[in-house]
This record gives sequence, structure tokens and C-alpha cells, in this order.
Amino acid sequence: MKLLPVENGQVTIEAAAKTGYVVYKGSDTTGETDLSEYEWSEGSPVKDTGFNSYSWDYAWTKSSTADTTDHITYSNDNATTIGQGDTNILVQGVNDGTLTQTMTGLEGGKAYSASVFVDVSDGRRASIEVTTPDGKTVSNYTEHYYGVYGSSHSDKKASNYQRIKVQFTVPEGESTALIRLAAAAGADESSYVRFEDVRIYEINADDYQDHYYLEDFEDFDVGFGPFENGVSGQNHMSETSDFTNDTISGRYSLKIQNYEGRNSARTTPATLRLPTNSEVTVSVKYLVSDGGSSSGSSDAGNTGNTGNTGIGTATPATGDTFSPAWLLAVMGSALAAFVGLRRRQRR
Ligand SMILES: [Ca+2]
Ligand SMILES: [Ca+2]
Repeated sequence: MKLLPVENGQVTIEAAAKTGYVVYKGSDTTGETDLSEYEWSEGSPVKDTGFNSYSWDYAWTKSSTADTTDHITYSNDNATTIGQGDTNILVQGVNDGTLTQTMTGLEGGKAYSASVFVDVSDGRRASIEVTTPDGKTVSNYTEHYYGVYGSSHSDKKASNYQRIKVQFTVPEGESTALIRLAAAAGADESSYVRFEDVRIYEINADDYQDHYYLEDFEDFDVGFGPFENGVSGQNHMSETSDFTNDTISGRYSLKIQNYEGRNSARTTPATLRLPTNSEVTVSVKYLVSDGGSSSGSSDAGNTGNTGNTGIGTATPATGDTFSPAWLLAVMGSALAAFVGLRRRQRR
């Protein structure tokens, strides 16, 4: 490391061939950051949310029912992740692995969501669990990957990461809760789970009214309610403002980009776990800009964005909102039954 004086608004680097350099703006009183003193995830109830500390003494505690935890490591080898050096936690091989941490600074009486990106080898269960001081536990899991992560607004784009989350309410007078990230036992040594980017958001507790699930896109944390980006990287929450008003109701609507024949957005079992061996009615209030129609879709055993058994198509008049109801049959284990949003074709 070397200090470079600024002369006439320029710095001169004496550089060796085939050598990488990074130039930081600063002054000669700027010292190197002491990482042992660094506060990872300042302001968050969870510390070291992005797994940057490289330390098991900082915030996360690892454990396993095996007699070792050596298979649970801070990893940045990027075999399946995006961005060199962006650390995640890797649980590799057959042994199970668990990360725990006590969240602090939560407010009693308030509702929160807790979520984490997971990347799993097929069939391996990764779960997130929160236990509040009143003894209540909420949990969610995934066991497969359901399509390449599509959001352009994330460093996880084009990876196999997906988000799993839970909602919890902190009891009055309490300020802590235990968060637990768990990888179940794996089938063989190539089996793995990666955890990355834990997020805690204060939310309004969901009110599904008399529905199995209801989403108005007014109150969200990471992602788009139950929908993950499919092939489209341009989906976003459209907000009513002085300049745009294409919100169907309330302040926000989910706006999706047209990819004919493929799902622009879809649920996963982790975001919307449909009841097994059942029929559910799916209704989406939607608006199309220039003709065309939209449809709901479902599939079983599907990973990807092209599955479609075509549960319904509906065409509203241009500029009108339309709210069709489709009947979705969930067969068998509902392993991968999902609701997809796609646009059919322009008129
Ligand atoms: Ca990270
Ligand atoms: Ca809305």
C-alpha cells in the first residue's frame, strides 16, 4: 500500500506490468480499517447479514448434529454465485448444518419479515426459522431451485439463488428473537446449501381476509410479494407519482415486462405454498398497455420459466383493468405447483 499525492488534480501511479491496483480516495491521516473493530450490518437487528466478517466469533454461531462443523464455511469461491469476493455461507456434503443468532433491537408489538437468499443442490432442504420470546416459531423452506433468478436489480441475477422468508411478531415488552438458518442432511458429498444476504424488515402483518393468500403489493420487503422474476429482469413495483400513474389500486402495483410464451413472474413453493391435492381459485387484477392478453399458468415438477398447463387466458379491453378468476388444480404433492404470469400475444 502506498500514498499517492494529488498534484494539479492528478495522481501518478508507478505501476508494474500485469499487476492490479486499486486507488482509494483519502488523506494521509486515513488508516487502514481495523476489521476486528468493524461493525457489520450497523442498524440491523441481525449482524453480519452478508457474511462479511469471516468470523465465527462475531455474530453467527454454527452447529451440526455431526461431530464436526468443518463443512460449514465462509465461502467466496463463486462456483455458483455472482460477484467475486461476495461471501456466502456454504454447507457442503452430507452433514446437516445450522447458523443461529439472537436478533436485538426489535420493537415489541411490531411485525417483521426475515428472509435469506438460498442456493440448494436439488432435493436438499434449506430453511429459515424465527423463534420469539413467547416460544412461537415460524419457519419456511425450499428443497429445489425453481428457475434462474431474474432480477436485474440484484447481484444475484442469473444465479440459482431464491429467497425464503418468514413473518413474525415480537411480543410486547420484548426486543429479541432467535433466527436460525438450517441446511438439512445432504445426499452425498456434492450436495450443498448456500446462505446469503439475510434481511429483516418491519412490515404490516398480512391480512388475507377470507383468502388463502392475498397480495396488494402495498407492503413488501425484498422481491415482489409471492412473485419472483421469471425471464424478465425488468419487473418492478410501479409507484404512483407526478410522472407515472399506472397503478391499479393503492400506491403500488407490480409491473411486469412482456416475454411472450414465458413466465415474466412466478411464485415458488417457498413464496406461496399451495395446499396439496386441492383446487384453488386464482384471480389477478391486471391492466395491459397495448392489447394482448395475460394468463395464469401452473405446472408440476417444473424448474424454469416455461412451464404452462394453461389454466386460463383472459383479454381485457385496452386500458381497462380486468380481474378474471382461474381454477388451478394442485395435484399430488404440490412439489412445484405455482402461479405464473405471462403475456400471450399482442392483438
Ligand atoms: Ca455476501
Ligand atoms: Ca396496490
